[in-house]
Amino acid sequence: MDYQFHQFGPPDNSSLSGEIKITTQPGTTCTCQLILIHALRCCLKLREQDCHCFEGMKRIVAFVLYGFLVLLLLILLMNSLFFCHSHCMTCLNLLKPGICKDGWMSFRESCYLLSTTVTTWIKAQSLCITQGGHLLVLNNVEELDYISSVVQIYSNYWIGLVERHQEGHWTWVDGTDFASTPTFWDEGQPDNWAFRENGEDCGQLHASDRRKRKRWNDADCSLQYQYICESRA
Ligand SMILES: [Ca+2]
Ligand SMILES: [Ca+2]
Repeated sequence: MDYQFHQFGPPDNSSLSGEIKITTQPGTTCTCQLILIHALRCCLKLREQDCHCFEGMKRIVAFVLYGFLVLLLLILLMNSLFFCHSHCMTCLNLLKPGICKDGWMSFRESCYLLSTTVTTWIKAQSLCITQGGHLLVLNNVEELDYISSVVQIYSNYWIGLVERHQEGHWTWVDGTDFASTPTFWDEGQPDNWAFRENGEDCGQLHASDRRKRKRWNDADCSLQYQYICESRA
């Protein structure tokens, strides 16, 4: 029994699409021949499947690489967003409460400036306004204690307390209701000391080296003292 193998298509063995033609001597066809033909065809079919598998693998690798690239881009995008978010938050923090201008001190939602020079009450208030604030308004004991801890103990400071129209009718310069805030007058104050020609219509923190918590005094508005400005943070 002779076998002749004729491969059509590309001559090299790398071809996966060739067909095998098997011829035998006439009358010699047998079961073995059929089995061999079937086996050879199966062999070629397997190589074709391998080729499809290779193509499939290529697609999978390309898909994985593409996914990796997308993931990398997403990471870069997230990093950029995080950086922008942090940068913007830093910018916004400059506008948030608690951030004060150079030379000003921060406490809760206010900023404070202690003057190093002296002037009259009305000029002090004017200077505070030009810097975006007003003379200190003491809203509560915590604020007073904070201010008491930062002032010079031997200095008097103008604060935003004034009798504008009526004796005994004290007001805060920012419109805060005086009756709604606690008072911390020093002993015997306000006395509107009659010795002063203009009376005593402006409030100040009384100097004291004995008291940790400063007290108030009414004084002649034309006298020159240091002052404390307050502004919203
Ligand atoms: Ca205040
Ligand atoms: Ca007084």
